Amino acid sequence: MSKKTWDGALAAGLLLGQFWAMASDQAKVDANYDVFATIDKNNDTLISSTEFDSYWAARPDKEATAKKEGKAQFKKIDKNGDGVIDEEEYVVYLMPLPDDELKAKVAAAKAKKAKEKAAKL
Ligand SMILES: [Ca+2]
Ligand SMILES: [Ca+2]
Repeated sequence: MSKKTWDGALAAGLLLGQFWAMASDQAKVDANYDVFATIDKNNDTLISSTEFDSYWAARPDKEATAKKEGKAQFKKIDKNGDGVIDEEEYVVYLMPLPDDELKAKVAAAKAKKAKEKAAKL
């Protein structure tokens, strides 16, 4: 039984790696956007430092310095320094893209997400 579980986990891991290696830029932006939407609890399309803190605190790999690190990370992602992380700042931090491509791809990811949400209602 345990071997089967392990095989399953391995297969899932390989599949994820394969997905990432083969995924189009748009698929990656979609995936990153999903994470953004998860962190953005109040759905105002911005990640506040409070939202980021609770996301950071819930990370399974947190350590003693985690809180301080989280603050530093937030500052790094918040490129324009206005105290909130917007969708484009978040996606471009994980995946550097030229400005025009970034805007178009984030918009497409957003539209996809909105469609999925609408389908669930
Ligand atoms: Ca928010
Ligand atoms: Ca910002």
